[in-house]
Amino acid sequence: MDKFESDHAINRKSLYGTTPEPTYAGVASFMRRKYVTDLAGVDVAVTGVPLDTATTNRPGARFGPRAVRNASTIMAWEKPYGMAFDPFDKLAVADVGDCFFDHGKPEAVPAAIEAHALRIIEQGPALLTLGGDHFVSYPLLKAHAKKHGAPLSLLHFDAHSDTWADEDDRIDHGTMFYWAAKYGIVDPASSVQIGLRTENPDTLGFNVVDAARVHQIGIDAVVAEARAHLADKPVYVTFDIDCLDPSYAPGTGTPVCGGLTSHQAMSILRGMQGINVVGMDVVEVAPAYDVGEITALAASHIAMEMLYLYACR
Ligand SMILES: [Mn+2]
Repeated sequence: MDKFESDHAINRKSLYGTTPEPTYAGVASFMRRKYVTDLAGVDVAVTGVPLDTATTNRPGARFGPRAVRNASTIMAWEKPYGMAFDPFDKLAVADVGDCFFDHGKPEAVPAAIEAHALRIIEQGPALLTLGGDHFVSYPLLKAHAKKHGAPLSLLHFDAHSDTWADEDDRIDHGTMFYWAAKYGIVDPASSVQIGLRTENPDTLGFNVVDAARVHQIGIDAVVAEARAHLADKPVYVTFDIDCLDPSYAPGTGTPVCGGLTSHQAMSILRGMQGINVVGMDVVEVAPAYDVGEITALAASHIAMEMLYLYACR
């Protein structure tokens, strides 16, 4: 291994393993994985989608991917606590950089994100995406449905349902799952939304474990309920960081009080081992509102839990 060499984001010799280096120095990739353009031998590609023009309130999630990469370097020196194995020993994980789109052609952005995702997953790797506002999950889901078949089941962590009824052909970061359900990209009946705490009387048939219920019934009961709904279906996992309480994740566009602790969220994900994960994203980190990088660090931990789930399939 490339022990004691530095700048693993560039110099790493193997895509596997966790190796010591000064992780505070050099180029910040996600978890100091190597930046690659050649996807041969890659099991999971990490990418960013720096978009925040579909947000309803505070923008800034375009800086999310960079912030999460930076924060993740703090964790990059050892196996995450309590995992049965280091996900990087089982998965070749590489950072493939960010999705490009032309901000001067906003109407072309969704197709650019979908094409970016499809180009990667069609070559074999699974995709772990760092947002970006939550709209990015819509073209990501379309790409994953093309590869894995529609409808997909959604394991969705959020303060918001993001299924608010929309009109005409408009779509934003609070309505994309309305369209995903309506167009048959996701199947509400085998999907679960966890942590919700904003009013939306029409669930569209999604199974909801709202934040109050998480606090009431506890982690194990939430896990059991979610597993029953997801069963063995292909699952896309999407985590809006505002699922966490603002005390754990202030750096986001639309924070809502009463949310999950980072411990609750990580434990629920940890409990989902064995589900058939096909794609993953962590979205809505807006570092301008963050304090001490705690939101970006939480997002990094959540992303690692997702990689562990993927490795446990
Ligand atoms: Mn949200």
